[in-house]
Amino acid sequence: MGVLNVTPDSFSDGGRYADLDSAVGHGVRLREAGADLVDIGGESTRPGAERIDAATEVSRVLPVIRELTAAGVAVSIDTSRARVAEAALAAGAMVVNDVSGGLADPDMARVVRDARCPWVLMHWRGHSREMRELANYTDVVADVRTELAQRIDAALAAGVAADRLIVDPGLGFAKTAAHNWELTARLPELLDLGYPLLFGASRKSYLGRLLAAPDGTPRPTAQREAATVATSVLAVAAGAWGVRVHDVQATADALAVWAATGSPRLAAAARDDHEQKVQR
Ligand code: PMM
Repeated sequence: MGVLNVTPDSFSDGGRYADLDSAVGHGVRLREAGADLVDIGGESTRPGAERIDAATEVSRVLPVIRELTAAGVAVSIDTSRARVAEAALAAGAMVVNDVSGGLADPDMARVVRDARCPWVLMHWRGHSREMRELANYTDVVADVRTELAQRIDAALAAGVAADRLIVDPGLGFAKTAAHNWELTARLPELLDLGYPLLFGASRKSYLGRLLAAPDGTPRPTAQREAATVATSVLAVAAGAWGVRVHDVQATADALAVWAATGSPRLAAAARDDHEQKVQR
């Protein structure tokens, strides 16, 4: 999944694709680099960001979705608002990527159910303004797993089909760096939920802090690519269904190397073995 933020203020690519031509051009390039989906977002979710209104969000994303789908690019809409999702689906988007996992807008489940489209349920505890204070867990992996299971149950109860659901640990959303690393290390416990898992570490600030200069200055966002690629390989090798990244080429190349070793076959065999053990 390639990231295309048509926002003036996202942490990595904010402002770069704010006009239609550059946004569409970048979406096509992401596709050419190997993205199966281009994820279009009109509202920044970086910590501390102020909210925009739904009409502004729709006006940012809709023209880009129309042009990209007309060019044959498969698109997901990154929104937690039902109204925006509905408009995006009508304009050709195929997937709803909801960073709130259905919590921010009670109408989202109806929109997704009626559209019968895939729905990414990301782990979330609150909007950007407040999420720093919400990063309190007893055991982050167990807690995220429990809260994702609750979102799955709510989606199923609202009539969304199980085979439409994808889960996401929501790295950086009400999570400290230590939480993100713990979730990465223990991904199989989230995969045990039995749903495809999307993993979004790309260029996030905890990678910048890991790679900080000796004086503590975080590595700038544009220089976090090798670290991002490492997270992509680790996540996919652990069994993730997809990775959400800004530089699709770099991750696609790394995954091609991983695939060439025969590791996908070994990983599938390990998963089968695990499933058999669980069944026994
Ligand atoms: N991260 C961001 C935005 N949307 N969606 C999913 N499913 N998972 C994520 O981790 C995620 C997301 C924030 O990153 P950005 O500002 O670069 O888009």
